Amino acid sequence: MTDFDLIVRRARLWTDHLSAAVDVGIVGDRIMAIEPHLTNTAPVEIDAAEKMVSAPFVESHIHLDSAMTVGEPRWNESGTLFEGIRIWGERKQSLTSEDVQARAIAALKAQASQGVLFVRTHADVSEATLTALKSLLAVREAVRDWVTVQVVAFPQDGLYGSPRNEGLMEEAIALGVDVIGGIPHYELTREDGVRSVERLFELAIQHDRLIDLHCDEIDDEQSRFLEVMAACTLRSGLGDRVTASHTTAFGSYNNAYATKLMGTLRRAQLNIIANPLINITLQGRGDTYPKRRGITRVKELWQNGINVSLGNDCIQDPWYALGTGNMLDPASMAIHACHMTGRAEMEACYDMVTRHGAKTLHVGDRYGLEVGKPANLICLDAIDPYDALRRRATVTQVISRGHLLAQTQPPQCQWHGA
Ligand code: 17E
Ligand code: FE2
Repeated sequence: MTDFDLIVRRARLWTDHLSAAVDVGIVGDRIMAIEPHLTNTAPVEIDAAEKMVSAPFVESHIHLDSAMTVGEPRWNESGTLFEGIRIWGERKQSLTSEDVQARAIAALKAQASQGVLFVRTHADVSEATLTALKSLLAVREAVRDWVTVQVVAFPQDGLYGSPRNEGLMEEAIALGVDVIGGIPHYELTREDGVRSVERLFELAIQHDRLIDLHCDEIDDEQSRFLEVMAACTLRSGLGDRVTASHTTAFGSYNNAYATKLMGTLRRAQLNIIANPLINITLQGRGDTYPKRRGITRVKELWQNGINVSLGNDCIQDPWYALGTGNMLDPASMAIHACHMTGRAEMEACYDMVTRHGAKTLHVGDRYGLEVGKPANLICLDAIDPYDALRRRATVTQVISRGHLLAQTQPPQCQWHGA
């Protein structure tokens, strides 16, 4: 008989459907059995009580270098992307390694305690000392026993915004980033934007890295770098190694162009990441009424078979003062702001913060609730994804690499009556 180190009993596993209640047996860092009833005992046993057990949440887009700096040196009063970039431009002058690492690790703990075990973070590489980047690379190693972190080299001020930025990007790649980032809509000219996308693809091919660009995060319906990314994806054959983040201008394009673009995206099969919490507040600031929602076409992308995931983008930073890192929040905002209220649509939003994110991050075989896979799983105080989303259910247990990493008690009301 196998000796299990940990058993989760009476778990209803959410994959693309809800299983009957099963026992999950873990040995070391692996799932070694999934059976209706394991007769063995284990030193650690968790009773899921026929509630939902899921593969962990995936944070596919966050900026850990700026996390928890809200108000430093001042608050973003206009609420725009551009004021956020200016405030961060001031704050980043005083970054130290200790400062970045302490905030990043606090944010990762907040996320992991809420069930997030895979994180893709952007690191600003348009600051001359590369402090943000070096610190987040150190964090990636420091936390690797309990959370998988990918670091994107993100040239916040534009690859061509200053003559030294391209060199900083190359230095960042040499330091070992996982992903190459960019920001074509923020380059000085449209031509610079196109040129930046082409250059970033060249670098990704040369150095064998994934690509994830901030793309068209603006209400300008003329901002059309997603088509450039899709064309580069097709021509390079990089396919799902490429991701376009934000793409909020897609919500402003006319339908004739949007239809053409959707066809190109279907051919290219790149991933899209939406950040509904932040973009519902950041965008539409120049509008009177009606005000745009400023979010990419999540619903239509999903209906067209494009891999869409959702991110928090921010936890308390110059762009978004709120946020706790809980993945049910961006999923809930997508349900509201993208009209994803059908039953299957809500489940799709849950998938966008779990397995779709894992696909974008190329987690591959390491992700999922199957025998032989790493034992990363979360127990929720909910019967299914719909219930979890509706009630922002507590993640009661987080199991990372076979270890019980965090436990949280759901809130309990004592009703005293009239
Ligand atoms: N930088 C940027 O260009 N866009 C964002 N949404 C954030 C940082 C958070
Ligand atoms: Fe972002």
